[in-house]
Amino acid sequence: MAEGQSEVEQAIVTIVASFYKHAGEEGKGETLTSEEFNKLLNEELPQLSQDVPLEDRLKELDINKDNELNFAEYWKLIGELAKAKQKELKDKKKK
Ligand SMILES: [Ca+2]
Ligand SMILES: [Ca+2]
Repeated sequence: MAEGQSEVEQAIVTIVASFYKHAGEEGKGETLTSEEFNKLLNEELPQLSQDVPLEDRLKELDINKDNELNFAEYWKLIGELAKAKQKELKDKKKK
């Protein structure tokens, strides 16, 4: 871990690194195939609801319709998760 980094900076690095770790497993190194995406979800986001089928989630995030996720598309999911987390914390504070 780099010295002098704040927790938030480290968290950002972690998110970016987790994307590239999985994107580099097969095919293009800059995008996630559905298999890579599946592995990423299982390994890095195990608490994410499994209610939505993988293919539906991928389709929803895949803005340019190439059946793979680039970082900007992946970031949409992170944004949604962050929003959900924010709501959780806000509700907790109220109680
Ligand atoms: Ca890839
Ligand atoms: Ca895409």
